[in-house]
Amino acid sequence: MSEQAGEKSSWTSFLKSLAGFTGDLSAMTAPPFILSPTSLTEFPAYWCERPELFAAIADGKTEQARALAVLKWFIVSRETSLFYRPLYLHGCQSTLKGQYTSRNESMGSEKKPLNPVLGELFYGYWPANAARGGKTTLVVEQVSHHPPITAYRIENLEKGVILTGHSAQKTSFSGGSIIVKQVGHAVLTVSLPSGETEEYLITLPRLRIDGLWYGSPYIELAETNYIQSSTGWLSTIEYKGKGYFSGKSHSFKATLTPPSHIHTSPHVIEGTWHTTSKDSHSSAVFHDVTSPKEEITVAPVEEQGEWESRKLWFGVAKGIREGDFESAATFKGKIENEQRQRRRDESAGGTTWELKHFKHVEHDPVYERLGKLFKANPPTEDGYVYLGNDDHCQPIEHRLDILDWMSVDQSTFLI
Ligand code: 0T9
Repeated sequence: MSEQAGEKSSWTSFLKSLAGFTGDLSAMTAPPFILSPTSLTEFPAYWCERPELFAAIADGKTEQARALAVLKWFIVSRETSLFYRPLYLHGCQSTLKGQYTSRNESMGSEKKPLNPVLGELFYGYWPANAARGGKTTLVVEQVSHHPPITAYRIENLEKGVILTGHSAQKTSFSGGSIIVKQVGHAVLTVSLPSGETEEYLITLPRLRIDGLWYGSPYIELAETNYIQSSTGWLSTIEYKGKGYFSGKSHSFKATLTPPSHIHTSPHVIEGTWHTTSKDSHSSAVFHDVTSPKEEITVAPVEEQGEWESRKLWFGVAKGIREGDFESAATFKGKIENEQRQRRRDESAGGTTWELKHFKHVEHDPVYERLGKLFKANPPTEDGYVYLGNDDHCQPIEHRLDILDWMSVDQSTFLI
């Protein structure tokens, strides 16, 4: 069988198995050519590939200006997270480029990320510079394997902007598409010169993976998500594919409404999230993602610890990149066996895996408080509190937010 014919038949049988599928898609075996060498623990980096937009949130002089800055950064991060192809090439540009583009043409561009193991870590940063002020750091930990849950923390401490969140997916198959309900939320905090902290609760939109039958999967965003500020400003972001607002794919319409005591008309921002949009207040360009993004800086694999994503998956990723799927499968099997053994040892010893950088809480108080303002559904969600114990970041005694959290009666958060 020719390579192409082989790909076609394995894709067809993969689609057939998808059609009857329920449960955890990430654990499903997919044909080799649709595999990405990048673990899902790397994905939170997409929140910040334009670090100056993240930093700029702190520069907003009014509540309104900051709410707009958060919305702009959010829209731009959608574009980065959903058009994440360049990462597939990291570390191995030349040989891969050919493989990647040929596959891209025949099989489409969306690929299946590596399913992280429990305790997997990903660290990185974007260096400080004049435009964005301080260094922006990222800490990611895989806090659950079944179901997969990834917790993350992004900080620009000099600017006082911090994002904490967790991400999981519930996937199902319907009408020929994979429907991905994102579970989890993020909280962004900005420390103001006045000493006050402004909070933003960010919920996540649904995704649909279309184009499966044509062998060229791509993502479309669906329905609505919210960004609720503690100041009362609320962004409602609606997504439509082809044909609704503008007749184009990847269209969105965001409405930023003021709190009830402010009498100004809402901002309506319309456009396509992978290109540009305009704000009804000024009819000027609101966001533009045609400028280059900045990939996160990560320590070389040789310097990484055993649990760090690119070190842990090195053999698997190399196999996938080089088209040596047999060796990829061998390395993957090793990782999986090691994990299974670990879980067996834990249950035999009556212990459980301890998280390194996060603490699980049954109820996130920020979600409950800000979620009420826009009637979030569900009314409460669990969360992961960042422990502030990473070398890349500040020593714990300098971390006011952690001290704040520790002085609260923690028993109210616990199971
Ligand atoms: C959070 C993002 C998320 C993760 C990915 C659905 C998906 C796993 C989750 C939601 C990020 O902030 C944004 C972007 C892309 C999402 C992934 C796209 C994707 O295909 C995978 C799923 C699990 C698959 O691998 C489906 C099988 C595959 C054959 C389709 C190409």
